[in-house]
Order: sequence, then structure tokens, then C-alpha cells
Amino acid sequence: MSRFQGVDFLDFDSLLSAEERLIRESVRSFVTDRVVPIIEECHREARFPIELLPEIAELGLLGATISEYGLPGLNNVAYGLIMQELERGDSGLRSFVSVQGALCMYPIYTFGSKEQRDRWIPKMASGEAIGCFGLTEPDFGSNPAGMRTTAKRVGNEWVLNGAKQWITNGSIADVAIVWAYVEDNVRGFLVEKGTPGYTATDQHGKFSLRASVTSELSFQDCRIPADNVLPKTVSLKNALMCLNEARHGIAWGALGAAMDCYNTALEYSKERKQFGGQPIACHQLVQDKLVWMLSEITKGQYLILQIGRMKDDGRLRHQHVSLGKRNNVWVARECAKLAREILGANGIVDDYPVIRHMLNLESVYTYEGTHDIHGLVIGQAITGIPAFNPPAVSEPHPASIVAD
Ligand code: TGC
Ligand code: FAD
Repeated sequence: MSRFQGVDFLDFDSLLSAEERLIRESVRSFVTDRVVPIIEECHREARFPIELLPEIAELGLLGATISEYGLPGLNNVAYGLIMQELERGDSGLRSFVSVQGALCMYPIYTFGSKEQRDRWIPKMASGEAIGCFGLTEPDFGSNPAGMRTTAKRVGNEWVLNGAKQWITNGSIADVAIVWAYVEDNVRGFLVEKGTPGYTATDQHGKFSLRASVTSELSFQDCRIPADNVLPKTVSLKNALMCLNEARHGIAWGALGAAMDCYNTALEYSKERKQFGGQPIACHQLVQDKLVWMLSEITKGQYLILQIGRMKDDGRLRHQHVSLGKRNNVWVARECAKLAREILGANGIVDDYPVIRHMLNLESVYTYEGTHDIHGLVIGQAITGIPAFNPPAVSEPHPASIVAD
């Protein structure tokens, strides 16, 4: 395979600043040189490449949009391009950086006290401390408002009870951002590794996002200091604001996976010969698949660039982010499927990255709001009607019941 050069059919680069291009190139080189050579093995071994963390931190990829604490304060387009390049390597790598930056450093920076910020932001930026974000519960995924985890104030402490599931970085995290009800309002808490009553256990058997740690968190009369609440969290909306940050990165990231699939399929189709010694790229049906991929990647680039620029201008609404996440992850998932078809039997082995991306994208399609939940968010924005919670199911009409 030749060195990855990106996908740019419509002079997308002309819309980027020199700094944005430079940042993308440096992450692209890191992924090509340091991630690509080891990622298939990590995927086989189901392990996150933690040895890359010092370099990731050194490149300034953790909390890159924050401008205090010596962090680079990048704009959202530069941040997105970083996510794109990381996910070209693997969705698990992008997930790690998303969770650390968008789901942990962002809430500590935005809703935390000065002490919390001073304590955690520098350590998390340097990779010395890892974070995780506990919102989803076994019975509450798409509907986090139903969560059962609670926090009760007892003297100088909060006492947490409940469980979280599917938590990226859970068992390797030094600090968990845990969302819990305090009476009728959801608030965010910092729970440190080793706190009595808090455990994190890895979930196994994943066929997707294997190069990423996924854990269950349990809180049983887990006592944390009163100061460990994020003081500016007052409702579930604060957790949803964090999701917005991460979803924006995912919408860029998914295009990276799509580009790798497209690129792999394009190269393969020019090499692979069938029927009379012609490369399969000479067949119209193969070209049609490649063209579909290229068209959708190109449209996705322009969509997410506009979203990134609007985010920088302060004009972005969360429904816009839903449009980007929903579209670009769907595009990536479809590209992975088409690329796998083009590779034939080679599409199911990890000599090529396609099957790994394809499996990873099943998680990406589901987490941070499923494709359909984002459809409903956009549906509500355009109709004014929330369709998340329709009226209770009634008994089927007798005429619809067919006799045996
Ligand atoms: P709802 O009544 O619609 O909204 C309550 C208030 O919040 C506002 N809001 C948002 N604000 C910022 N960003 C968002 N994304 C927002 N979504 C809603 C909303 O405007 C309202 O504000 P206000 O001022 O009027 O009070 O709340 P709801 O409880 O009915 O929820 C709606 C719904 C279904 C869209 C929401 O629950 C949802 O997004 N569900 C999906 C759950 C989800 O995405 N979970 C992700 C868990 S974390 C994860 O997956 C990490 S993966 C690892 C990785 O990133 O790599
Ligand atoms: P459900 O909510 O049970 O949905 C199942 C199906 O029903 C979906 O197709 C959904 O679209 C559909 N559905 C649900 N409600 C409706 C509706 N009203 N209308 C139409 N269709 C509906 N969570 C965290 O908090 N932190 C993390 O770090 C994290 N990391 C993750 C890592 C991985 C690898 C995975 C797979 C998940 C992770 N999650 C994390 C959890 C993720 O956010 C949830 O899986 C996601 O929100 C969906 O919830 P669910 O799996 O319970 O599916």
C-alpha cells in the first residue's frame, strides 16, 4: 500500500488554513508511522495501544481546543481534522482521544471548580491521568434521563449508588465523570480510581472496537468528598452538552475510517485482476461503488467543515451536530461495506484494514446517540414534535391476529 495521502476530489484543502493543514499532516504521519504498523495486532489481542499515549500527549491531541494550561486552543476544524486522522488509524484510538478531551476534560473545564481544573486538566493533557465518562446504564442507553444512579449528600460526602455500562476507558481511568440524580436533577461527579465502593470491570466478547477498553462501573455506597461534584452541573443538559462536543469529533472521525476504506478499495481494484487479466477497476459495477464512496466522502467533508466553522462562530445548535454525526457515520459504515465487497475474500481478513473499520463502525453507529436517535432529534427540530416517547402500545386489533 502506498502512503496515505488523504481524499480530496473537490479541493477541500483550499478551504483550510495553512495551520489546519499542518496539524492534519503531523497527525497523519503519526498514524501512518506509529499506529498502522501495530493496530491489527492490537485488534487481534483486544488491547488499547496504551504505549502510544505519551506521543499522543506530546502532539497536543488531548484537550486540544482548550487554550489555558499551556494547551494549544485549536479551532474546531483543526480539532476535527485530528479526529479524522486518528480514526483513519482506528476508531478505538479516536474514541480514547474523544473521551479524554470532549467527555472528560471539557466537563471539568466547563463545569468544574478552579481546584478541579487545576488538579486534572494538566494531568489529563499530559496523559498522566486518564478519564472516563459514565452516563449509559444497563437499562438506559438512548434515554439517559431514566438513569437510576443516585448521589445523596451525607455530611461532608456524597454517597453514590448505581451502575454504568459500556464505558470507554473505564478500567484504565484514574477518574470517572459519573452522572447521577441528586433528587430530581442530574449532576456530574468526579470519582477517583480506588475509592471504596467503586469498581470498574472490563466487558469482553466484543467484535467491534477491540482496540479500546470498555467497562462496567459499579457504585455501592461509594463515598466521595463533597467537593467532588462538578459545581456548575445542574441538569442532564450538562451531560448532553458534553456529548455534543464528542459527536462533533465523531462526525469528522468517521470520514477518516471511510477514507481508509475507499483508498484501500481503490488501490486493490487497480491491482486485482480477474477475467482476461484486466484489473477489476475496469468494470463499471466496481467503479460505481468507488464513485459512490468518493461522492459521499466529499459531501461529508463539506458538511462537517460547515459544522466546524459554525461551531467556531458560536452559531452551532446541537441538532446540526446530530445531522453531521448521523450522516457521516452512516456514510462511513456504507463505505466499509462497499470496500469489503470490492476486496472479495480479502475483505474479511485483517491483512487489510477494511473489516476492522467495518466492525468498529457498528459501535460508532450506536454510541453517542444511535443513528435513529439522531434522526428523531432532527425530526423534532423540523416538525416541532418529539417522537422519542410515543403513547403506550395498545392491544393488537383482533382482526390483525391470524388464527393458527
Ligand atoms: P431534552 O428534553 O430533549 O433536552 C433537555 C435539555 O437539553 C438540551 N439538549 C442539548 N443540549 C446540548 N447538546 C445536546 N446534544 C442536547 N440535547 C438536548 C435541550 O435543548 C433541553 O434544553 P432546555 O434548555 O430546553 O432545558 O432531553 P431528553 O432527556 O428528552 O433527551 C433527548 C435525547 C434522546 C436526544 C438525549 O437523551 C440523547 O441524546 N440520547 C442519546 C444518548 C447518548 O448519546 N448517549 C451517549 C453516551 S456517551 C458515549 O456513547 C461515549 S462513546 C465513546 C466515544 O465518544 O468515543
Ligand atoms: P438502546 O437505547 O437500547 O437502543 C436499541 C435500539 O433501539 C437502537 O437501534 C435504537 O436506535 C432504538 N431506539 C431506542 N429508543 C428509540 C426510540 N425512541 N425510537 C426509535 N428507536 C429507538 N456510554 C457512555 O456513557 N460512556 C461511554 O464511554 C460509552 N462508550 C461506549 C463504547 C462502546 C464500544 C459502545 C458500543 C457503547 C458505548 N457507550 C458509552 C454506550 C452508548 O452510548 C449506548 O450504547 C447508546 O447510547 C445506545 O444505547 P443502547 O445500547 O442501550 O441501545
